[in-house]
Order: sequence, then structure tokens, then C-alpha cells
Amino acid sequence: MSQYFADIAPVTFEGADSTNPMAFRHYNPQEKLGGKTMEEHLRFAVCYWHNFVWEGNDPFGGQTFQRPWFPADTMELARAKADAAFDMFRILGVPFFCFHDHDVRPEGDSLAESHKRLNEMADYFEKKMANGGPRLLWGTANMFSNRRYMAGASTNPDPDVFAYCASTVKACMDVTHRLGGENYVLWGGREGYETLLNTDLGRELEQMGRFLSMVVEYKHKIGFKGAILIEPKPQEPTKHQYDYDVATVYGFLKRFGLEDEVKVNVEQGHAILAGHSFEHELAMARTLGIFGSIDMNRNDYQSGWDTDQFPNSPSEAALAYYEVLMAGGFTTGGTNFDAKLRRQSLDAEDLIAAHVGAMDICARGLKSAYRMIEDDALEGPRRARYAGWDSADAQAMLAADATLDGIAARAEQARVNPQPRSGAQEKLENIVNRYV
Ligand code: XUL
Ligand code: CO
Repeated sequence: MSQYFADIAPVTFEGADSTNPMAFRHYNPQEKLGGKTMEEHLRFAVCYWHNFVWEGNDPFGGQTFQRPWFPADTMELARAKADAAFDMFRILGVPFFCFHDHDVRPEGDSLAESHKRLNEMADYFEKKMANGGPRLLWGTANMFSNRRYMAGASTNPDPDVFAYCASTVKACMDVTHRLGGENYVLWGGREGYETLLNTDLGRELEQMGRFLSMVVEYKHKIGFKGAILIEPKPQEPTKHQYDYDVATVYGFLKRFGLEDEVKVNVEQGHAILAGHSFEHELAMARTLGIFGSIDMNRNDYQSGWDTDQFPNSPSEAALAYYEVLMAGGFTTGGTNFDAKLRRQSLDAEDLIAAHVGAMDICARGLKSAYRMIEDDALEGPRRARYAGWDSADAQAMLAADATLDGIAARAEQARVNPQPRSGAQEKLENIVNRYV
């Protein structure tokens, strides 16, 4: 136990009429939607990094948060940080958490020392995770903060950095496996370039492909049953990141024959940076069969930065969970808040309140999405729009033996002049609004 959240009681469900800012109004963990409880549908996770490591700095200013575990990067304070983190997970009642190696242990003078410390912290976590404590949604390696990674991790021009990354990822996968993690995430924060003038694109993509293939091989070698997830992002910190968006990642996976081995962790803010809506990225992932998990944090639509804000739009949440449900729901994945407070939100209570609101918005979105699907509210009109394709003649045009000139001849003979029909966008938007 830590003293940091000592004054804050566990958050409970009080119902839609509650005015208590520290209670759930929509997230009722045991309430069932179909065969699953809300807890099982949403699989909430809280990220360690932004909540317990980030100090409130922005490009123009430094620390605003003064957490008691900040003053020095020592193992003693790493344990104090873990105590506070697990208190928060318990107060929120989240079933999962996520971490980077760098979030939980101070870096050592050597790889061996860093790994030893990571394992010591994993021992410490293991005790806190026992007896109904939170489980690990995913583990990952921070291969973007230290200056050794400034020119890339697996895509670095220096082969020694590639080898360093192999050791780092191996250690993180081992720990994720040991803690029963359900996924392993790779976000390539430095896998890209600042300028093409000094970059050999071809080499860097080859290096990244080989690295990912070896990660997949290692997963099988150690018997890790979880999913390997790539988290797409188009830029920031680099000018251009190779894992630009879901479609780009899919092309990369196809090229290296990894499309059945690797899925995606889609983050709303990253979708926005790529010029997409969140639902676009999720629909693309589901269509390509690589949907894995979500980071449920959004960006400010005006600033153009990865602001990592907590979700707060009922309609955005509804459209996101619509795609999640249409993908069959989460299997190993879940809803992770990779979210940051605003830097003026200084108090322990702000950390809890932010997650309470976010969990509630997701629960509300899930319920809306579930009802839209149950009522066939969007799929009905969508099916009707494509109904012409149900006929045998139409299907024959898509068959393997159909040819362009054969179809052309039939069209010329039939002399049908296709008549456009309304796409009815506003009517569909009105339907969605009825459910949110
Ligand atoms: C960075 C980001 C990371 C990944 C894990 O934008 O989203 O926190 O989720 O490295
Ligand atoms: Co993320």
C-alpha cells in the first residue's frame, strides 16, 4: 500500500442518475450484454507510462506533476511507484494493466543489469497480481527514449543498436510471458526517418522485417500464446514512421509473410494523425483480419499533436465499439487507456476521475453499438445497398473465369443504363444519433 491514493475509495457503479464524479454511471462490470459481461466485453487496461512516469512536460516546459516517486530513478522509488500504480488499478477495478520496461525499472549500466532489475520488478508485480489482482494486457520495450535509439531501433544504421534491441525485446517478451501477458506490443517510435537525405529506406525496411520475423520465431520458441501486436502511427517522434497506418502495416506484414502471425493495436490519436477516423482504422483491421487491441485515447482535432487525451465523445466511442463488436469482440486484446492528464491536472484525484469518465464513455459507446447491431440498424441498410450483388448474374462477374471483355459484351448487349440511388448518409447519421 502507498499513501498516494489513501483518501480515495474504490469506484463503484451508481447508475445514470448519479452526480458523484467518482462513480460509474454506465460501466456496470457485471451487467450482461448478450453472453458477456461489460467487464468481459471491454477488458479495460490502464497504462503505466503516462500515469506514473510522465512528469507533465511539454515542448516548452518541464515537470508540473510532483509525484512522490519522481525524485530519483532508484529501485526503491520504482517499488513506491508500483505500490501507487497497483493501488490505482484496484481503486478503478480494472482487470488489466500495460507497461514498457523503462516505465517500471531504472536502467542499469549494462544490459545484464537492466534485465536483472526488470526481473526484480516482475517478481514484485507477481505478488500484486496474485489473488485476483490485475492481469497484464501487454508488455513492451521502450526503444525510443534513450539517445542510443535516436536514429532508430531495429532500423538503426548501427548494427550494434539492432543487437541491443534484440536483447531488450527478448528480455521484455520473457517477462511478459512470465507474467501471463496476453499480448506483446511493438510500437516503432523511432522506426522511421527525420530526412530521406541520410536514409536508406530499402535497408531499414529489410532490417525491420527481419527483426519482426525473429520476434515471431522467439514467441513460438518460448511457447508464448499471446498475440504480437504492431501499433501503427504515421509520425511523431520521427517525421515519418514506417508503421504509418493499418493498411501500410498490412502491406509490410504481407511482404514478410507475417500476416497470420501479427495483428494491430489501433490507437485513436494515431488514426487522427494519419488523417483517418478511428473507425476507419478499426474497420480496415477487421476487414484485413488483423484486428487485435485498442489504445482508447484521442487527439485534439486542432493542435495536430499526439495529445493522448482521455476519450470523451459518446458518438466516437459508439462507432469504435461498433467495429470492435463487428470484428467479433476482443480475444487477447482489450481497451487500454494510453492516455495523459492535461498538465494542469495535478491531483491524485484527477488521475482517478479521468479514468472513471473514460471507462464510462466506453461503456456507453459499447451499449449503443451493441443495440445498433441487435436492431440491425446499420447493417440492414448496408445489406440493402449491396443487394444487387446477391443475384447469380452479378456473382458470376466476380468468379475466377469471368473476363473483362466477356462482361463488356454482356453489358453492351443488355443496354442497361444504371440509375444512381441515394447513399442516404444523413438518414444513417440520424440513426446513429438515436442510439448514442
Ligand atoms: C506512443 C504510444 C505508445 C505505445 C506503446 O504514441 O502510443 O505508448 O502504445 O509503446
Ligand atoms: Co499507444
